[in-house]
Amino acid sequence: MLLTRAANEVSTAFPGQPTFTPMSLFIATWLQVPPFGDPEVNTFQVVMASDGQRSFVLFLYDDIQGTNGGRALAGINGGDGVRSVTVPGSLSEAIMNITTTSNVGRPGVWMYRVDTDEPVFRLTHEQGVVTICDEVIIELVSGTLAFPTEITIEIDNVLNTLTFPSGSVPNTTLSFRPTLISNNRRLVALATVTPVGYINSAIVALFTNDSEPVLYCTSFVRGSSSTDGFVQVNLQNGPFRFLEQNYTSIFVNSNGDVSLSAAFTSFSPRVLPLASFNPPILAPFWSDSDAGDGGLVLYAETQDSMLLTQAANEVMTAFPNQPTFTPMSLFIATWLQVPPFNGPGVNTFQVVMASDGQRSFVIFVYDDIQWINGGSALAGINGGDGVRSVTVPGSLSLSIMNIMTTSNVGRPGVWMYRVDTPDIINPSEP
Ligand SMILES: [Ca+2]
Repeated sequence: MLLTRAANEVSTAFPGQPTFTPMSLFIATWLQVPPFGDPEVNTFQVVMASDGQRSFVLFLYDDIQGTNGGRALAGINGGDGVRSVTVPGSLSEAIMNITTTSNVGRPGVWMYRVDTDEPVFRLTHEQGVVTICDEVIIELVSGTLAFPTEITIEIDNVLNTLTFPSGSVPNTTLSFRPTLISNNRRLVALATVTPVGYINSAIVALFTNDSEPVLYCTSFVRGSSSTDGFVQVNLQNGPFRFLEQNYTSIFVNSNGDVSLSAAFTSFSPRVLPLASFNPPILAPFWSDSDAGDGGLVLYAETQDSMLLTQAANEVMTAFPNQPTFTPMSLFIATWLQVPPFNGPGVNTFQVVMASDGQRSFVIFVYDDIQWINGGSALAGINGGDGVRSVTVPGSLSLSIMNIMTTSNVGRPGVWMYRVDTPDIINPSEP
């Protein structure tokens, strides 16, 4: 009877699936369990259903009366530092409503398929810049779809739904024309791709319709959605050279920076250089942001030829005496419309790391800076040795709010440094 019930739940939630006949269930139940130190009680279950090939996870919420100060999370951690899924409302008081919310149309039920080798999708646009009525193409990059797979693409809060047919193989494409909404400064479209029922195939693309896009726009992967979180990313296209050392792991940290060799989760910007036990840090805007409260922290490693050209041109313009720079790969971290911890406004900015295997450059790009937390934000680079560093003028003062209009390369909102060398090179200080 339990097998039939699970089979029915799965078949209803994943209507495109072949018949699912579970062989076994594993069920864990927390029955009227109180939070630590509180009188309320919670009752909920996780059901793990498997037919030997496919497997599904069901979260069932019967009664949620209390959380420990809103600190409760529902989700699945992939265990590889990359893949995960988090039920919306987690880590906030909104998680108390989980008995009435659902991703399958049944209040109090959340369900995911978890056996899969996740399909990977990519959003492309031939000009990289989307204007209204332009066509956006979504491509299945890897994986073969065993069943029709519905994709939701959110662009500026407008949901578009497309369905890839069963049997789709890599290079299969679908297209649509999005509607873009102005943020009054420039049109920035955020596209989020969510294959329904898979965990984490979220591909996020960022488009702008500026005639001269400042932001580097491509498909991104979501990073941490915690206020002081991070994700570790292992570079696939070769190491990044920083102060004469090669690094293959990059940590994308929530509070407006990336670090090399170790995560860096501090939310309190301080004068650089930091003491030598701190890692190398590339900080476009180190301040206490809260990606758990909105916005997205994103990253991408890309060899997209248009983006490589964009970076090459920026570097050659800023460093006119350099030999031709032809980057092999870019690593881009984006903080998109991220609010501060406890306050109004959102900031959007990027760090672009461009490398040709020998030389490497760091580009800070500022699209929109509306807040600094506690009056305290810093842009700069920490060498990690307690000695070397560079700090963008205005850091740790209110004037850092002007960074959208300042520059060390003559382009408002862009700051750039060469970093593979024995010391960090500022092009405005030859
Ligand atoms: Ca934070």
